[in-house]
Amino acid sequence: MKRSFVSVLGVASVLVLIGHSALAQATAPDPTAAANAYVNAPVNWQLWFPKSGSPMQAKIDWLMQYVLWIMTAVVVFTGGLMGYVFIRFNAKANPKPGTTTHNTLIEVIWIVVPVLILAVVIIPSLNLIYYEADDSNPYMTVTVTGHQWYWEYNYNAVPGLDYTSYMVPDDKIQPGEIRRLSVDHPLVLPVGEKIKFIITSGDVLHGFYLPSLGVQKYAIPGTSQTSWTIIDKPGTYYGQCNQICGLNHDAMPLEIKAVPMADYLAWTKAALATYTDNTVVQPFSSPLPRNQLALRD
Ligand SMILES: [Cu+2]
Repeated sequence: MKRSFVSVLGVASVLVLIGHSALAQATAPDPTAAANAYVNAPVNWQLWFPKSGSPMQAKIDWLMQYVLWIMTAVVVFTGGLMGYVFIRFNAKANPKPGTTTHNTLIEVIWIVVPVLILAVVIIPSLNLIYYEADDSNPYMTVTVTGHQWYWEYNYNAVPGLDYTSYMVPDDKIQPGEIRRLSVDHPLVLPVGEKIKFIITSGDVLHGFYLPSLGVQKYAIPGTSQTSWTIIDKPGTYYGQCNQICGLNHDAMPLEIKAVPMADYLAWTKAALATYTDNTVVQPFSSPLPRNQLALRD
């Protein structure tokens, strides 16, 4: 009787332990989980810009459409005029050409109207250029370094937080990840804050290109350029190196997990606990041997 009670107690406590550890595992919070709610990724047969995820990209998108409509009007008008001339004044329809060579009014119009068109294009363009150039007073700064063929992120205000980001190889893609775009360690950023990027390269030219966030800068060895963004809402955003940088140029995508500030702060704590020794993380021990890369695909 006593013995069976003890054994029941033993089994029960083992069960409780198992249950407890399973629970601990199941509830281990992923600080970047909020970014999974919205995925801003390219879609098949996409023709337009990606959906804007930042005020900068919204302005770029607006300017592009604004100029596009002005251009369309110019092309339709000049094309129409040329069509009219081809039909009305060809040698068959108009065998005896006119002798008029100057008309002051028309000449004034065809100088003044293009000047006005250029003025309405250049004013918002310059506005946007100055807006893009203003990287002052950021909430935080990340130094982004392009390497052959991965990205390195250094959180300037978080000592020791400096890690690499490799594309997930095709044979390691998990459900929910995107082939050729998902990475092992995404860049994690808070939403709604101004984030400044200092962009440089460790070897050759790379391109730091985040189309949905309106960021595009060359990563140049020996010097740096800056850019910035404010991410509108939590989500996962993608980009690509867009400067031909060698054999594996296609295998250095950018993945950003944008999360609310509290989650971002929790993530920095968790990340620091993982990377405290300031070593650069290389989980897939890439780059693969060159001969394997050449034979891939
Ligand atoms: Cu590159």
